[in-house]
Amino acid sequence: MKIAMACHPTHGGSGVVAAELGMRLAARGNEVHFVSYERPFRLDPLTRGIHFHEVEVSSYPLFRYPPYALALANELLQVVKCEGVEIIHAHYAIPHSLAAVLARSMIPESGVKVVTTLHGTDITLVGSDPSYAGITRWAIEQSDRVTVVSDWLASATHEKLAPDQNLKTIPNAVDSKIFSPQQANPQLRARFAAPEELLVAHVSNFRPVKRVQDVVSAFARATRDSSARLLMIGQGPDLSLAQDQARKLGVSEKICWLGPIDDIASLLACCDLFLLPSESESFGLAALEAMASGLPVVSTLSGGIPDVVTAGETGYLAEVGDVDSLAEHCRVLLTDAQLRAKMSETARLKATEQFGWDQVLREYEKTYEELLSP
Ligand code: GMT
Repeated sequence: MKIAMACHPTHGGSGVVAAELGMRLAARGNEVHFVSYERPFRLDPLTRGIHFHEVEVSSYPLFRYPPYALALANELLQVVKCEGVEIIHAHYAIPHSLAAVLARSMIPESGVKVVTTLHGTDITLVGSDPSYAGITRWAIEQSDRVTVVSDWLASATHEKLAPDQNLKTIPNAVDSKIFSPQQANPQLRARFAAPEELLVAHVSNFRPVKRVQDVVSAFARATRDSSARLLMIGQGPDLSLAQDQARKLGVSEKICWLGPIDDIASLLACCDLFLLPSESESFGLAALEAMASGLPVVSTLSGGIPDVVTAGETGYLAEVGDVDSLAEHCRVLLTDAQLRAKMSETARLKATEQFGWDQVLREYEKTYEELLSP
């Protein structure tokens, strides 16, 4: 098959899923064309069968906001025309789903089909914002197939945007060879923590939905009487709020602000606990990658998180904003080595057994094949 993937290239789960899926499809002999304004950070451009098409957005003094969606639709049209692409797979509805539907309308004789995968905030935040809701709903309805990354997101899509939409749940997956405790590198760990210190990690895009101040507050309370360090991986609008919070609570010297890191597997494998106190999380791929790396996860009872993190077995879950409970769960895990080891093992097992790529790849391939079969 010839497939075009339209996705956000920046650090974030939807781009990761698109890149990982594309590379696996290519490994199975498919031709996969990535279309974006930059190479997705997890995409290895040297993989056989992978092609990258950069969307160039011309600026013009008349445009206060250069129309990226139009440039993307135009590039998708070219890719369908010149490369014979049969499927456009849009990851994250805005603007990919609309651009894909536009491209399809411009070249109906090609028979190209549009698959949209909804990832979370494209429905819960941006997609349901009045300024985008109408066009997002339309693009979803016009797609030939729509998939969601969790049953929770299916319900949210029905409730907030498209009540009658047919949705197929295909969960996210993790490569448990790459995300593995075996990737741990003692020298790397020693850069961040003394031998007696434990390492807590948080990975996100530091948007308000991630509640990064709760990460700092919970860590500060949990480590009042113990010695641990916090790795804050990523960047985004709430970075300075989190840094202010750290100064206010007097824990700045215990925190390393690492910014975005492309290859986090070896770093995660050096850590002992993952903290993700999100307001909403359709799936929580960051938590899954941490689990595969052998980290128990302390997170919130939000969105699809309870399907990934089993409370009491692979970590603990608190109500959103309940910093005391988050801190207590972290404290317990940081002080009880036996419990931590048991949960680490169960987390790794659950990630490997329930969220491997084989089944997920089959489901996406089946989705494409159904659309292409006469
Ligand atoms: O979490 C983000 O803000 C990034 C966003 C994305 O699309 O890149 O993540 C969403 O998609 C991921 C992959 O499917 C999910 O694992 C995340 O839970 C989801 N984020 C939210 O729902 C907030």
